[in-house]
Amino acid sequence: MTTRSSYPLAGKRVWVAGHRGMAGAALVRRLQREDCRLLTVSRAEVDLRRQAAVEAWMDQARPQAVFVCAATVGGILANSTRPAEFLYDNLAIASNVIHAAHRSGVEKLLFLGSSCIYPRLAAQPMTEEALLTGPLEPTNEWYAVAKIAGIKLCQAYRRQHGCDFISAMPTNLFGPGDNYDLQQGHVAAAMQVKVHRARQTGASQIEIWGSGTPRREFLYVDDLADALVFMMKHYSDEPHLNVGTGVDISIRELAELVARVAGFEGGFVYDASKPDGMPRKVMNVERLAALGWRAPTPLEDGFRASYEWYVRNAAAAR
Ligand code: GFB
Repeated sequence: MTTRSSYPLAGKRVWVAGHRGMAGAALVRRLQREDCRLLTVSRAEVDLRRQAAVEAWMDQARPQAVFVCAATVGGILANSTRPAEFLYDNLAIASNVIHAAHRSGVEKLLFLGSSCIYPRLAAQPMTEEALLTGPLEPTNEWYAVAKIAGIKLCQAYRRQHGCDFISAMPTNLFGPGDNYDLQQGHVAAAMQVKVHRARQTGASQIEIWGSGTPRREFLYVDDLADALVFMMKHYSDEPHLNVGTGVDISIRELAELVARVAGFEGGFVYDASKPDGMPRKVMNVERLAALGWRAPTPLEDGFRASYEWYVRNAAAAR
C-alpha cells in the first residue's frame, strides 16, 4: 500500500523547469493558487542541457521544491525523425537538473516522465510494475530511454543520498498551449488544427495518420498540473506513479470527438504511409487514486476548453 506523506508548499521557493511548455505553463497556473514563491527562468538565460549553467542558476535561485517539466517533446513523427535530440536533450536535462538539485540541497523534486516508458506490448491498462519488462515501441524508444533514465536517477539519488525525489508518468496530454505544428506535435492538437482548417476552407474531409485504430488515453493538462501539486504535497516514495484517466479511445473516436466539439460534419481519410505506433496505451491509475487523486475533467469538456483556447489564441497566428 502507498502511504500519504505531507510536504506543504506554503512559503516555499518553487521552481518550475520548463514553464513555457504546455505542462509547465499549466503548472504555473495551478501554483498561483498555492501560497508559494514561484521561480522560472527562460531558455535564453539557462540552457538546461548545460550542466554549469544549471548549477549556477540553482546556486543563485536556491529553490526548495523543483518540478522538472522541461523536455524536448513531440508527436510520433517528431520522435521517430529526431532521435538524437530526443535522447540527448532529455538525458542532459534530467541528469543536470537532478544532480544540481542534490548538490544545492533541494528539499523535494518531482520529475515528469511519459507513458511511452512502458513496453510496446505491455498488458493494458499498464501498471507501474510494467516498467522494463519488455521491448519499447520503436517510434519513441529514444525519448522513452531518456525518461526511464530520469526515473532511475530519482530512485538512485533517493537510495544513495536520501533525496526526496519522485517521478510522475503522465499519459498523452492535451490542452491550452499545445504544439500546433502538424509535423512536430501530437494527435490531439493536430485534430483541432485540421478540423478548424476544414471548417474555414469548407473541406469535406480531414486526414488521419495511420489506421485510426490505435487506442490512446488523453488527460487534460490542467488536471495533470493538479495531480503534480497533489503528488508534490502527498507522495514520497521510490516507485514512479501513473497519472491519467484510466480510460482510452481509438484515434478515430478522438477525431469524431474533436469534430463534434468544433461542429465539423465532414468525413475522415486515412494515410497508411504514417505510423500507428503503439497499438494501445492506457494506464492503470489506481495507485494515485488510492492516495486520493482522480482526474476531474470529463474528456469532452477538456476538448471543448482546449479547442476554444486554440481558436482564440493560436489559430489566427498560423
Ligand atoms: O499523439 P501521437 O503523435 O503520439 O500519435 P503517440 C498518436 C496516434 O495518433 C498515432 C495517430 O497512431 C498516430 O499515427 N495520428 C492520426 C496522428 N493523425 C495524426 C496526426 O495528424 N498527427 C499525429 N501526431 N498523430 C507519442 C510518443 O506517441 O506520445 C512520445 O511518440 C510521447 O514519445 C507521446 O510519449 C505522449 O501516442 O503515438
